[in-house]
Amino acid sequence: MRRFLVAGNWKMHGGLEMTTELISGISREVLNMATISEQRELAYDILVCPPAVLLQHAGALAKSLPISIGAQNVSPHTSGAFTGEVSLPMIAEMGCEYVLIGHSERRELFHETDQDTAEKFAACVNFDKSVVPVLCVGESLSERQQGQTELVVERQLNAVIDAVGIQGLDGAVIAYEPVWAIGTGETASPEQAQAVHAFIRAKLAGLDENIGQRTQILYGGSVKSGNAEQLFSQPDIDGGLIGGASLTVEGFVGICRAAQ
Ligand code: G2H
Repeated sequence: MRRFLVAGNWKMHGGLEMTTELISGISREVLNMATISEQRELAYDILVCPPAVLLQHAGALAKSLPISIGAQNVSPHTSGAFTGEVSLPMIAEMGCEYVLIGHSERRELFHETDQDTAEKFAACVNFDKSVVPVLCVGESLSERQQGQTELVVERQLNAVIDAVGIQGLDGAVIAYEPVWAIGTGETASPEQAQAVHAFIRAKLAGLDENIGQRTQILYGGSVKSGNAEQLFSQPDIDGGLIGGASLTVEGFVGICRAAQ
């Protein structure tokens, strides 16, 4: 059985105070919910991805809490003259267990190509400590309207599979985020999302049945407490990557409730 993962992508929001409030508040509320439902530990995993400068603070806070920390981006290089970049050893030292790779905002606004994404993913696979890559894939509105959703998602997956082989995806997380649903208030219907998730799983399973079955595939794009339950009830949706709604304790915990 795959565990659910509820992941918050804070994007470029927050400061020290908000980090403290969110991490301690989320932890308090989810543990309360777990006690109420008589679980001794959470039945799902929680991840928050603050901006890079807040990782040290977040990592220290979350150390004894049921919350993992992730970075929103990482350099494919270990060290060197790469002004403004942060490396895998750096984020690992700050307590990161995950890193988002190829978020659509990186692809669109910072012109990251499939190749760039594959290099970052490969760097995670080759890193000697564990930092789980969360590979983000998804089509734009015009690509969907032209019936190219599967083509685009498969191209994005293939770039990574070509770089690391299917074994390189073992233990990684995939997040399907249709670009037209990101921060727009538009959500893919549960059926639309499920269809792409099933496609992704079938693609992986076609290369390795076990990897296909055990890979967590998250849905992202305007997830909130009001739609999370329906999305999470789909057979191939294993949680969410949440932007806007992850910026308040109430919003994020409301989504965690759907994952219990
Ligand atoms: C998609 C998502 C989080 P939001 O980017 O990665 O953001 O939930 O605001 O659409």
